[in-house]
Amino acid sequence: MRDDPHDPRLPTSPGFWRSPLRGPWFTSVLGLVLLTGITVLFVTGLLSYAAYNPNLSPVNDKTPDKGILGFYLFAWPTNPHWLYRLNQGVHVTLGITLIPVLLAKLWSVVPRLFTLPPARSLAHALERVSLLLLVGGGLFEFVTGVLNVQLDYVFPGSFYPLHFYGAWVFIAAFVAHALLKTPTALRNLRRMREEKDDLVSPRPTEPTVSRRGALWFVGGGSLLLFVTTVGQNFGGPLRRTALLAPHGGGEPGSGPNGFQINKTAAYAGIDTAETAEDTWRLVVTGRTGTIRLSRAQLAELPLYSSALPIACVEGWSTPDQWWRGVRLRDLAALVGYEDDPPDVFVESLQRRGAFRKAALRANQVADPRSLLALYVNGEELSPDHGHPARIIVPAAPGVLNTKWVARMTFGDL
Ligand SMILES: Nc1nc2c(c(=O)[nH]1)N[C@H]1C(S)=C(S)[C@@H](COP(=O)(O)O)O[C@H]1N2
Ligand SMILES: [Mo]
Repeated sequence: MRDDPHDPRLPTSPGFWRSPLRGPWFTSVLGLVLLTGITVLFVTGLLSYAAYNPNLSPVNDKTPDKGILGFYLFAWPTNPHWLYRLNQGVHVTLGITLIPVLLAKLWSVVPRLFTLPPARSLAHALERVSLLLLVGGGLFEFVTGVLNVQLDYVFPGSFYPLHFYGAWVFIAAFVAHALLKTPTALRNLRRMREEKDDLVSPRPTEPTVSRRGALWFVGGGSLLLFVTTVGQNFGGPLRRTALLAPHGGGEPGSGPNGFQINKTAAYAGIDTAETAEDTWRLVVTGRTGTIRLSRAQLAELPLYSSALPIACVEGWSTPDQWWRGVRLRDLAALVGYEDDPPDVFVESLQRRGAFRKAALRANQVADPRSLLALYVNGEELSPDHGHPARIIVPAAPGVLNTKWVARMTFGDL
């Protein structure tokens, strides 16, 4: 008796699962929400990956073995200047909002995960393996994403390969699943009466909530996550409503430098002796050789202002800040690239850490709003925002806006 898969005390028996909520309608509603939502997550995820310019230089590339998975990569544009801010805000906020829907969807089909025999035929075996990749891959993507946003580099650097390769495994199973199930799901929504279906419990208990009530509960959970996350896309008092997306290294404080900080100068190991006026020099190399500029010399070059946000891969962003500094293309011109600004490789004073250096593409260098900033919002950059000088580029992910810049190498990377 104990080994009988039909013993209702065992999860392999349909009789073990007694919630009267389970059925094709409930599963189909959640499935269609996920179909739309996850498609948006996948597209914004791929775009975010492209925004890092991984093909430009090995220093930008966290996944050098991607092979054909990088087939779609393109030169990330600099317009509109809020492009990455919007893309990543949608990716992270939507991902967090969908968590209750994902959990409810898994709950609704859980009896199927226990079905015996595990495979009746080769086709059935393949279907089950694809379901395993679907469920495992989906949970993996949500968990790695949330950990990166919440705990910040629990897996330093390796978040990118994990989340990237995980996304491709997951999406392959997801596409197969969506092609197979979407027609049925749409039919299930139009049907008034539940058909006989393996999701419907053969011996249901009394309902404690209606199906619609349960959907409201899931939706309410999503709404709660949304309103406690979405504030990270804004500045001011709204920022403080982002209880679930608190990330940011230091307390930004108030005043002109009072916007979100990722890594503080102390965290990055920046020594005030190295950034002092007498010691710090910007080393710029290009076609005509190498020049060294003090901060006072930089400040005597033509200075320009641009209003640009910081937008981090973690989903938080700042409103536009007023940056003032030297145009990147003017720096290129100082070392022999008068009319044809090339790519540039930027290194900071920081000695350790994944984001201490980055490469920028020629289109980013050429944009007149791209600066080596010395000031923000009318004041000197604070140590935490990159004093003595930092990069700021329109539409780029935060990670390309290198702080505490020490060296810039224009030309072949
Ligand atoms: N040298 C250096 N520059 C850096 C980083 C870093 O860790 N080291 N972090 C980057 C990341 S991931 C972001 S989001 C922005 C954040 O800039 P902020 O702290 O001024 O808001 O700085 C970028 N510049
Ligand atoms: Mo970032």
